[in-house]
Amino acid sequence: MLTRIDHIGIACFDLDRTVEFYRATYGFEVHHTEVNEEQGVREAMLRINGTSDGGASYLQLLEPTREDSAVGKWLAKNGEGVHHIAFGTADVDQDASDIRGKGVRVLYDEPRTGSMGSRITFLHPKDCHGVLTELVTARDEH
Ligand code: MC0
Repeated sequence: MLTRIDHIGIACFDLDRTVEFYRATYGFEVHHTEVNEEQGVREAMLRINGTSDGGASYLQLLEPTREDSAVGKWLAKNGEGVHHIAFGTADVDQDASDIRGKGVRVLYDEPRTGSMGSRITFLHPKDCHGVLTELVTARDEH
């Protein structure tokens, strides 16, 4: 069951400058940073609020580490902006299976490693009315 907006992924050209915009404009501080080589991103998670299911909601700022990554390709075509939304679930395997059964393309056969030790998968944007959609089970949920 999807129980929260886990994060909104925002593609940017310069992570440090974008982090500074969110800090100076809204007062959001960086909760976590990491490089995910498999996904080809350097990212900063800005924690917005905690939620009653034990998860939390974040803004995820994403700078590509290579041009041929998903975010690199998207930035070259569209420029900066919202890249994807992510719904949180205690059981990404079950939700991905249920959603696949409804005819939506799930991009990975098995969930992969996401931010902060989470398990993630993606739904194809063409099957989701133009929105790249991620499903996330946070590390403490699995
Ligand atoms: C591509 N399209 C999108 C889109 N990316 N539409 C909405 N939102 C996006 N973000 C559209 C394109 O405009 C194009 O439409 C069509 O999908 C095919 O795109 P493409 O440019 O030819 O690229 P593909 O097909 O090679 O790849 C698209 C696909 C890929 C969604 C399969 O980006 C992917 O596998 N994404 C999942 C992984 C990902 O995004 N990782 C980065 C975040 P037209 O109409 O022109 O044909 S990593 C992350 O978020 C982790 C670290 C975490 O949360 O923990």
